[in-house]
Amino acid sequence: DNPLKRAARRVAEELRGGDTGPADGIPGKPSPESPPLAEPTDPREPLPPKPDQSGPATVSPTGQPTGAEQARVAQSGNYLTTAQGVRLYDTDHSLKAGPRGPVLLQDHHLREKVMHFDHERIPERVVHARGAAAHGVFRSYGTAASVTKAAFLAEDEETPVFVRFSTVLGSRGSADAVRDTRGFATKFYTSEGVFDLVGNNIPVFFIQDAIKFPDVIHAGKPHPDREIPQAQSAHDTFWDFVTLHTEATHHTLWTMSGRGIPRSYRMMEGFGVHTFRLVDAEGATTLVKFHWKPRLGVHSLVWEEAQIINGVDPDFHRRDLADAIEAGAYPQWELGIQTFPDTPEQTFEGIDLLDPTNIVPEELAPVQPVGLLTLNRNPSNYFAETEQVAFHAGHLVPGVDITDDPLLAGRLFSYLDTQITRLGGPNFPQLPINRPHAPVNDMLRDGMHQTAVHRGVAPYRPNSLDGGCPFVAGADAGAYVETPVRVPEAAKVREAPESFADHFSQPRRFWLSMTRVEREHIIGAYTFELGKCYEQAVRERGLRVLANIDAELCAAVAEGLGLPAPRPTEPLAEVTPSPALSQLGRSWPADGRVVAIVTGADGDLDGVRAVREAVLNAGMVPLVVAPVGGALGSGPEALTVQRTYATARSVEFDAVLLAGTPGPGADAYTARDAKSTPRPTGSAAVDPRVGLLVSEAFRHGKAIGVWAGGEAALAGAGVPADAPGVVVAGSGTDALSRVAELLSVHRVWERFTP
Ligand code: HDE
Repeated sequence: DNPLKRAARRVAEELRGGDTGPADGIPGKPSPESPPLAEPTDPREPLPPKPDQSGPATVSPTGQPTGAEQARVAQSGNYLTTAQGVRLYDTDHSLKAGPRGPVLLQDHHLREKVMHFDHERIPERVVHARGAAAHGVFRSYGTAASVTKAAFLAEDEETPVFVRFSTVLGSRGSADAVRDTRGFATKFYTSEGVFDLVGNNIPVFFIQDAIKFPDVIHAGKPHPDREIPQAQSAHDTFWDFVTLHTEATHHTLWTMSGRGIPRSYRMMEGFGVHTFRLVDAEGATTLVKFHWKPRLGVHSLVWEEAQIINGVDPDFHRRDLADAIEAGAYPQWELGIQTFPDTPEQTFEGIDLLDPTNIVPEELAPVQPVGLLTLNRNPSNYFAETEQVAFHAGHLVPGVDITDDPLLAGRLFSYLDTQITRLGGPNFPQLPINRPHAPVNDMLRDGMHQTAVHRGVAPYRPNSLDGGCPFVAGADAGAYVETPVRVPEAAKVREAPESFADHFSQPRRFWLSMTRVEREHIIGAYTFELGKCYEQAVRERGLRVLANIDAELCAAVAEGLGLPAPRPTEPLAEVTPSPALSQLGRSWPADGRVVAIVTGADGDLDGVRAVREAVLNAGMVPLVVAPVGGALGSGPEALTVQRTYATARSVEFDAVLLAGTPGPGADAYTARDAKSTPRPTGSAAVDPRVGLLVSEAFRHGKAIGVWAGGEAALAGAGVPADAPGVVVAGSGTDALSRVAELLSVHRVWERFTP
């Protein structure tokens, strides 16, 4: 009966039954068919890539083998083993001298298990630490083929991709809905090697030269003494820097707008920011800016909503992306390019294309669609994929080249360099998520975490011992050949061009392009952020910067801060607004929008059932909210309750439908609830949690529909039944059809401009 003996017997039996041993297909395992090492020869044509050097296809959503091969390395067989493959009979007790005796140092399983655990964490990214990602596919329309030879932009070419969205300032465990720039980084596994488009959701940057990056990030990160505040710019060091360093004005204005608090990653634009150079097969070049345009439109949270979300659901954006993909509501973006002639000046309509604080208005250079990105698969392991993915602005493919934007130049160094610390050495391209889907034969050898078992003896060129392999290709065989751009004859200087000195005309254009309600939100954001600064000098300097953008903006923020509005220090630029910069004025599909259907225990159950169906049929997500969990009704017709009055909060929903009066009846608001959520005075007709939900939804400009006596809940929440965007209907489905129309423009904007 000795358990040890039992275990030993079991293991012996298993072994007799034969074990598969380490899986076939593990990189480096010699296969019986591998040919013996070739004798030196005079090669007539390049040898095929060696088996261990061809790019393993591990992450393709288009039908190639997935990461299964990789998983087998650590997860084959049914028995728990040590890292050395030795089977274990117990992993819950340390080896002790008797059940109450000391733990023995000879317990190699304990030591291995704890040693590995002790090293599970790697350094988080120095910026963009918090992210969420998804696999997908990019289908090219072929419209860019006239300006680039890049294979992934040829007609109908399908390329697997991995996209990681991120915030910039916060740590890996920080909240999603903070006011910040968002990263939008795309890895294209093209047939010609990996191309990374490492962009943001804001088309300009805080600085014009990479040498300032440590400064802007030190200013934006938490104060070094107390390490607060986390993941936000509303503090003295950030505003100290951006008000002294006025080239940051344009980017700061964008983050103070709705762009700084996106509703969803699925509803963000993406931008390559820098000007890139596309090259066609004849060597002709075109300057371009890359844009990602979301099919669902560009939409934002409102500030109070964002603040509540960060407490109620810090994973709001991450959850939204994963849920949408899991539900089959695949997010989509069109990739577009603005094209400019590649002239020696590298300007367009007077705008310096090398200055990354500039945009080119779409009215002057329309964004031409070149392909469609669809995200259709969630990662299966956050660490292996989302955390270990390594983007690099210098991962380019033939047909895509860089310009002399000094910000881009620094990035070309930084992204490789940072991976050495973060991913522990130079072999991070071998991590499954980073492997190209094109053959790799690189002559890079050894180093920390080397997992390839390279063959041959001559990782150098020229060689004769490995048959001269690998060979260099010409441009006709797909080699990456740098465009022979002429470098101006000049003296070495630490200077910026004169054109980089205009810091205010582009921000002024952005401000003048905003609608009334967008301007109010910008004023609110500056008033909040500068109001959070302790230093009077910083607030006053903030106002002086605003005075150089617009007098009304400056006066409104000054009023909120209780300070006098200064006069501009330079004449305000004459600029033409760019309506394309506004997020309002069009309508978009409401796919994937979340609709709460709130009911009391005795609400209109048939109506709830019908409206739930209708929400689903419209491609949206219905969530039934009832006093307590479980089901409403009984039998096959029963409706599952997805949120209770205790777990629901308005910020989770894009619109609210009220079926009947979710009142304070005994079923809803019990004496126990009252202890945790005391009833505010004066709203006796409605459960206070429903009252809060309705009044918040109203304040945040969300559509509200009621039927079957739901008006009482409106009254209880202090919401007038005739207010804009409040629909009182005869049935749930009628209420929904009006609410769906309101959702297509995102919010009931009239509520913000009384
Ligand atoms: Fe980055 N940036 N960056 N950045 N960046 C990083 O690379 C850097 C800049 C962007 O999801 C780091 O792997 C410098 C502009 C994204 O993994 C680091 C400069 C734009 C991501 C780095 C910039 C970006 C990063 C940190 C100034 C938009 C997240 C970890 C010259 C066009 C990628 C890492 C992901 C990440 C350096 C400016 C976008 C340190 C030096 C401009 C989306 O290498």
